[in-house]
Amino acid sequence: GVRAELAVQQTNNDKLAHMLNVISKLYKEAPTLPHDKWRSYSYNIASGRVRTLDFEVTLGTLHKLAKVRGFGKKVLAQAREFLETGDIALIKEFENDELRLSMRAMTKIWGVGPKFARKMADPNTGYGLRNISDVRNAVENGQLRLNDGQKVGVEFYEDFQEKMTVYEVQRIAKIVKDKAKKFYPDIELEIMGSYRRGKTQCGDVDLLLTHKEYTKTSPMGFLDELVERLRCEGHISHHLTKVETKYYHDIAPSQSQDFHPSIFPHYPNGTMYMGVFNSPDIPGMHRRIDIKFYPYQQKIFAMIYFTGNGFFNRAIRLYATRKRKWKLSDKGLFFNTSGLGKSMKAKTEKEVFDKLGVVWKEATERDG
Ligand code: DCP
Ligand code: MG
Ligand code: MN
Repeated sequence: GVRAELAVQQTNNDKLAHMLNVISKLYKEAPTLPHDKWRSYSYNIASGRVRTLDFEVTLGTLHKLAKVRGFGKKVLAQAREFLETGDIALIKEFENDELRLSMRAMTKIWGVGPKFARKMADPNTGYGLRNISDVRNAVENGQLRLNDGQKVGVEFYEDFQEKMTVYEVQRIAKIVKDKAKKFYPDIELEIMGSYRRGKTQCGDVDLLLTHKEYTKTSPMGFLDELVERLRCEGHISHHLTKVETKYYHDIAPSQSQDFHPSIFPHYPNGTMYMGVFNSPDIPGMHRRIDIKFYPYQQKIFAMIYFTGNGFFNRAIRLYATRKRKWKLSDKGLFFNTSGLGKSMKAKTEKEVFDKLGVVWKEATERDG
């Protein structure tokens, strides 16, 4: 019946979207040719488009797919290959490509982008490193120089590949929240990212801080002070973003329990932090943490962005631009494509979805 056909449709399109996304990621993680980053982008767009098609992709509907923006000869040929064989050979080729395999190992290091990964992995023009132990040896021998963030990425390479349970995410969030409340008793903290999308395992901890009294600004230096205190108390092991604290320590000595908000000047933007948290559950284990403070007026838009996932963000932003000629960002919904001027005011995410005219999706339904 119709229901069964819909199920088939979902499966077929989902599989193709997934494979195109795999190809996109392979190009992104291991671009060996200058054009590869554009290929990655194209496959990404095509993957997103397949997810939003209102028809099932079959050999019989390929002509319809050919008319969809983003489906050039190459991607179309791959869609055909998938429909005829159930697979795309390019994926296998990638998986047997030594250089690309090495590059993928390099891009898994926090702070290493595709360009540096190429340099690390390429035996002809770079260092010919194949895996993390090659990297560690090269660093030890003084052959390879890394920046501070990359050094942390190498040190905790294994830890950062491990996901954590939602209980651990909650424990970490609570530690941060309790500390933040010492500065601002009315601060609001929400857990974003894969946690909010209802995943049972999370790659990192994504925290959004807001405060009702900071409607258009954020307290500059507050995030620095917060994370530096967490570091002094042994919760945070490393900062990955630059943290400036000296000035505020002088005003609010760490012994003092009654911090006053006015010590932080208002700053007309959001602030963000990336760091490493000592696992409260597993001794010796390190977790990635991202914390952002947004002005209250931007809260709902920041939530949409920070909840993700990346695919969903791309899709809904593209929709805002293409269908409405508006701009959706983490800071607002603007009624022109430049993102300038006044944003829509929103108290709930649903108001934003309604304004855009897109079907409401709970956070747990935003995986693609
Ligand atoms: N995000 C985005 N584009 C990026 C990075 C992030 O749109 N380049 C948004 C969408 C993500 C959210 O921020 O869902 C959080 O980013 P994470 O990298 O923490 O990803 P997730 O939390 O979704 O997954 P994980 O469990 O791997 O952390
Ligand atoms: Mg995350
Ligand atoms: Mn994150």
